[in-house]
Amino acid sequence: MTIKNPALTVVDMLYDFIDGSLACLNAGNAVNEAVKFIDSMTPAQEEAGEEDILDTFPILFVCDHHPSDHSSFKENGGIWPPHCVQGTHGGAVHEKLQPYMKEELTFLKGCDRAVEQYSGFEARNSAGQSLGDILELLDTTDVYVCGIATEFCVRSTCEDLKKAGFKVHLISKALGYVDEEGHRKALKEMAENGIIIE
Ligand code: VGL
Ligand code: ZN
Repeated sequence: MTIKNPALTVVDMLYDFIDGSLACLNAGNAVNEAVKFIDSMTPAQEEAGEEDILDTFPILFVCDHHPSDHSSFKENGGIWPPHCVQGTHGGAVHEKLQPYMKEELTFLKGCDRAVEQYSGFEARNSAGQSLGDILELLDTTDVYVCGIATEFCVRSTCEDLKKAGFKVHLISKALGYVDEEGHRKALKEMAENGIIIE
């Protein structure tokens, strides 16, 4: 089947996961690889300006966006150090990717204190739309995914995209992870589940 209207989903490429409280392995390198991938998908667009790039190749950003008292934080009974608190530098998308962001293609998750949300599929944009809503509107068949962390939010997002019927391509060089072995195991299991590892 031919690929129709491909899109990229960037999961949690946020400072706390790159060099902050939950800094992940390979995260800085993953950001550079994500930019390289975007450039490779838009070769003829380089001089056309960023708005035009997004018209031909939509880039959807998923962002962990926690209140300061979120239940996933250790001090509140969770397993993680405080991270990606709303309004902080740690919760901001890496500056190399910021030029590609658009409000309607930015999806926030983990906003409710009581609920942990690893999947980007549960995130919403400012109009209340989900990734699935937008990808359907775009009439997308194939979704590329990069981001942090492989074992948690990336995996959960890929699996939900797959369940929703999209063909999912995971850009393996553009991933950050908590643990090298966990990363490899997650890639293997995702491949077994029909996710295409690029
Ligand atoms: C994530 C831990 C806590 C992730 C988010 O993006 O993988 N991990 N919150
Ligand atoms: Zn989180």
